[in-house]
Amino acid sequence: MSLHYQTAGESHGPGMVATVCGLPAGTPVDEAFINGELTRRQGGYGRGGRQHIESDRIEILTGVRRGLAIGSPVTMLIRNRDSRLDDLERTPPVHRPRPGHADLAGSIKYLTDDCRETLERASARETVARVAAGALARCLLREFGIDSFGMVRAIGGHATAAAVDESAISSLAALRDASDTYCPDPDATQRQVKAIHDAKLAKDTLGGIVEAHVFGCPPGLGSCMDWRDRLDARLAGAVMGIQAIKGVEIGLGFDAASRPGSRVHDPIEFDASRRESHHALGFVRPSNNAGGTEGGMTTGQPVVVRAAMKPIATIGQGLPSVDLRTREPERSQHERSDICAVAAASVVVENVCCFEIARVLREKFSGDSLREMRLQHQAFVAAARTR
Ligand code: EPS
Repeated sequence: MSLHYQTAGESHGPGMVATVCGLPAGTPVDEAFINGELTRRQGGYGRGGRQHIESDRIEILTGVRRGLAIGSPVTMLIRNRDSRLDDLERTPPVHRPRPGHADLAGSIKYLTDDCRETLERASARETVARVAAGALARCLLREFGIDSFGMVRAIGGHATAAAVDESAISSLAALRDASDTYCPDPDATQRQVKAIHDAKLAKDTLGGIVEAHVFGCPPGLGSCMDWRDRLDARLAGAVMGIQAIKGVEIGLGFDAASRPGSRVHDPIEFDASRRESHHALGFVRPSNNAGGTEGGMTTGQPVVVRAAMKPIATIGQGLPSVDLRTREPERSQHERSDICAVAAASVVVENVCCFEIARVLREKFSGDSLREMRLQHQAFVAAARTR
């Protein structure tokens, strides 16, 4: 059974839509949880005026009855309050492309000198639908004891060295939730907030690094048999597909390239006392430089994905550009935007990663209903323990 999703919608159109196909019948759909993730996506210090207008919530149009998935496509609609796409006065054409945005390439590709034709779809507003899809997938992951944690690692070069350990997740989550930048480190948060404030005064923008951790995956999700099915390839593709993401690392990532193998690869140990109870079937790794995948498959260790977000392309001071009608030099156009959306990106990356984990979970344990999927999962775990 394949789990996949499609999003639709423009930033200032009537709404954004996510359609998720392949969710097994009987999956509990926790609307409050999905809406909570949408609210988190709207937050973080440095967001623009749009987030004061919107109050993102899903309306489930299809696929759910009495709180449970019925096996058909689940369609979620998030209405845009700031809906004005056809109003020429309030949503004027954009003729001076912003370097770093989809404006120039999009206007050439679609043979128009109005960048709005493409920017409305290219906008990161679309991530509201991806978060909805990912949070829905998490409703399924929970049923298999799989949980996640997303956070900001750095903004504008101001980083935290906080270690993320599964046993400390609730205290880390409390610190993150108390942070204006979703960084579980009060000192780093303070530095990040100041950097965003300074960028705002300078009419500039800031990017950063976000991190997602997924805990409790059984070993063997993904595949080494075909490059398309490698979990790390899926994760990297999905995360690179998020607006403004320019780099993805799994585990040690680029750092692994400068170390000898003996300081990269995670030793394998076996703890017989955890053979029955542990999702990794008793196999223990004292380190997790691999970030939870080897050979494109989960190892049972936490899956760790880090992503670099470039600064927002809509810059108050403008950047050198040209007017597409005259080809004369002009500063790029400015419209309301964020100064920094790295906190929001941490929520997007976490949910997008979870969707990819749910996708490989579904490939390994198919079946039309959650009950059938559970039976397959139990049969696999029993076989893997005694093989
Ligand atoms: C966003 C809504 C948008 C932008 C941002 C993300 O709102 P508006 O353009 O109406 O102010 O703040 O979009 C971009 C970063 C972009 O490049 O377009 C949202 O809801 O996340």
